[in-house]
Amino acid sequence: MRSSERGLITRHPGNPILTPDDVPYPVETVHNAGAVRHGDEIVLLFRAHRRSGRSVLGLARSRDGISFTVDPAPLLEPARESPFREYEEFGVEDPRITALEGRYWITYSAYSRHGVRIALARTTDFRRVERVALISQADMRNVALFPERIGGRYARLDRPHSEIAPWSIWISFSPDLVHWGDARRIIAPAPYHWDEMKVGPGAPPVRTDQGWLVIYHGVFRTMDGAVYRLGAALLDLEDPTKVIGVADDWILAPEDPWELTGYVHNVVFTCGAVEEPGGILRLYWGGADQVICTGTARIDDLVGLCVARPRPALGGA
Ligand code: BMA
Repeated sequence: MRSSERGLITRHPGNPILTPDDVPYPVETVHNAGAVRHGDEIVLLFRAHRRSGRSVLGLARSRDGISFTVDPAPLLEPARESPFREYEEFGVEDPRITALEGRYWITYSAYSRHGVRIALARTTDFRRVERVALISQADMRNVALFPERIGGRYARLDRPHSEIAPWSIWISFSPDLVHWGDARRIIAPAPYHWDEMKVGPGAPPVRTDQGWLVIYHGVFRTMDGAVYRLGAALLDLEDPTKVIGVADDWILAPEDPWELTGYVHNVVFTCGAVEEPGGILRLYWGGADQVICTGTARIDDLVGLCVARPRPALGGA
């Protein structure tokens, strides 16, 4: 039975809600968006490929979380100033937004001849953005900040590359959002499973009564290339190095035509979600790396899946 048939995530009937045609500057794609509630708006900070193949980050605003208007120019393009310039030469990708202590913090992938690393930027109004620091070495992707300090420290999930271990979700901590350490691997791909090739954090963790809800992406390698799906996991509120459960099943898989084919086929990939009244999570995901889709799920159902049907968090290699 497919996830949509079980009704865990209800796709919006108007999907895809954002396509390259909605962007008032030339782009090939509009996908993988960080999402946050800002006043009475929902903003999406999305990745868009230029014709060159390099990505910029554009902004879209909405009152209802469904109909978005895209700003006239990208919010973040590869930096011109040092030290970011050298590390953003090949583009900026896959932003996550976390509201934390009165500011919006943006973590994004900075690509260059040196590899991929993570940069941190901040804003209060989504009009002016200030780059803060490069907060990882290469090769690191998918950094999602927790929306509050835990035990006095900032916390993040990330996904380093590895030639030895399967690519896994790690957690680390910081006194200042810039210097990170005390890193631990917490969720690994499960062998011969839908996420066996790699797993990485998606939207920033969502606080629930039962724990931190993490929506992650898991990748399966087939003869026809990789399939990107989404899964859910639950971490302990006080000590998120402890995994309460990783749901055995995926929660979203490519099914709609614009998820099955596009810039990269067979991809659903998330960088952002927002909570709605009544215990609902509105998720945004990129379809086939070309368009943006949305859907909702009951937070209790997602949490329930992590607890009721878990698989070993580090059961893999
Ligand atoms: C990952 C990233 C994502 C992308 C996904 C599927 O490695 O590049 O931005 O959505 O691949 O192509």
